[in-house]
Amino acid sequence: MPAARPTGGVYRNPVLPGFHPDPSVCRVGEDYYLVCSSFEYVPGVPVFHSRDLVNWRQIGNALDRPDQLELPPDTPASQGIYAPTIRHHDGRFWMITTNVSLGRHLVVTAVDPAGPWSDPVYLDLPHVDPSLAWDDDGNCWLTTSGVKTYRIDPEVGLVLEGPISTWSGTGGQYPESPHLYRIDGWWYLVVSEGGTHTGHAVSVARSRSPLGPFEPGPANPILTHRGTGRPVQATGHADLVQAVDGSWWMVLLGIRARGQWPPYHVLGRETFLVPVRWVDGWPVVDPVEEATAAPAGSAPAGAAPPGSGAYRDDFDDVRLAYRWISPRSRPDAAWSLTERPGWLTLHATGSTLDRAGVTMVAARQQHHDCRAGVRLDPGDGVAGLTLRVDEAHHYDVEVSGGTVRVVGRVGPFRQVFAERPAPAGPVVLTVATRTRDLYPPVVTSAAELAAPGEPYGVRPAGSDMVVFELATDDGPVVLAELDGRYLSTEVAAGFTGRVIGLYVTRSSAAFDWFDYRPT
Ligand code: 6LW
Repeated sequence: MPAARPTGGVYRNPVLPGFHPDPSVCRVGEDYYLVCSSFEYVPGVPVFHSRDLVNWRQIGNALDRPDQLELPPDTPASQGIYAPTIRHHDGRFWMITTNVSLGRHLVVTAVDPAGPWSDPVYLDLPHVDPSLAWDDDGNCWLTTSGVKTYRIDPEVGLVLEGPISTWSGTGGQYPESPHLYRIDGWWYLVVSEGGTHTGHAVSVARSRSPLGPFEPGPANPILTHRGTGRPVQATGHADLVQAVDGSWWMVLLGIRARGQWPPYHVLGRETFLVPVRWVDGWPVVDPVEEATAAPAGSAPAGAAPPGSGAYRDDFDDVRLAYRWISPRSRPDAAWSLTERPGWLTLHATGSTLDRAGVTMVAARQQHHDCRAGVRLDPGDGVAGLTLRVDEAHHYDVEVSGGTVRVVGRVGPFRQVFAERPAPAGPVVLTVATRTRDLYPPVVTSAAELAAPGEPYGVRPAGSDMVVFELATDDGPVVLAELDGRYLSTEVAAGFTGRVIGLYVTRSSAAFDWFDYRPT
């Protein structure tokens, strides 16, 4: 019988590593469900299930049909789908989010959170971070960043009352991610403020009515890591859930930056879990640690086994695993798992990774030190493996016309870092990241690797090194080692994080397997 919550001992945070921002959580019986933002990627809004709040398994994507998720072909990176909220009410799951590219909030429902989810009902209201709460009379209360409150009919997308300004935090910038909870006769409003970076904070207020007046908590902000040296920073965008045993928990986002100075975060904003205590009617949380102690109990139910997070996809299924996402669209004609059974075949829709419209299937980089390999048959195409934040920030290893090359694009700059003959037939390409040994000679080409040139001098350490390798009959050959800091949020900007993509930019290519492991 799985534990209903972490029952003591220490569990590992983040509970969802890598680009999993803006978590929202709800419980039904002994089952917990969690959703995150997805921005310009499809399918949108990953849905996870857990029995203990620590170990999460993806069970689907709430917006997995093009008619639920309209993303204009020129959707800029980090637009699209912002922070979702998931709730269970009246026998159904409700997910509300904002399609920033359309300027609309949308509500979808499902009896089974694994799907299918309904067609969207739209609400044309300003702001982001919509959340839903119901009162005992059946009224549905929508809150948005701002903070604004509306009474709505979520079945048809009708505004019945509002906007009403209630409480917008303690005065920090960007009052956002409001969630309303009815607990012990009070309405609690949990709000984030300070912006979703190192100033991030969570504050709370309560009232007898969802419309206020709200009394601010006596110890706001109840959570912030601003100005501290804690390894987890930017803690905020929080949602509360009560476990089966009555204990309370908070899911929230945070970042783990690496390097000096300033540090860079390369995995995007990740999902963390912390216990909540109630003191005199107010929620209290301790700072967020990578190893978090769960309150009283026995076994560390949530302790993840070593090496966890490793997986291999042999592309033997006829359905793509839920983890695979694509920027902006994934037309049926661009990919197939049946054309060449046991392989993922991709057909080029765009000719460059530097522009929207490329055929790519990608998975999140979830660990600072990791290794991802792929076996690829390029045929007569141009295809490869990319580590990307967006169209202007990516490092790629690709094969075309008997040549393998490593290319980097950062902002307006594009450079070929290595080029060598590719073995005939399918090739095995690898990208690895490491946070150790950050002072290598700056390698700009394979020739330089063989005979290193003058070092450029010692630079302050960045976040990580990105290493590309090609498998040969004589073992793996390092093609290039590139400074990872240029694929960070601090450089690229935006709300997402790194993903590792399989792509084709000319003709067609097929991928036999993809292997990912933390190192
Ligand atoms: C989201 C806002 C935020 O709408 O970042 O962390 C924005 N908070 O609440 C995008 O994820």
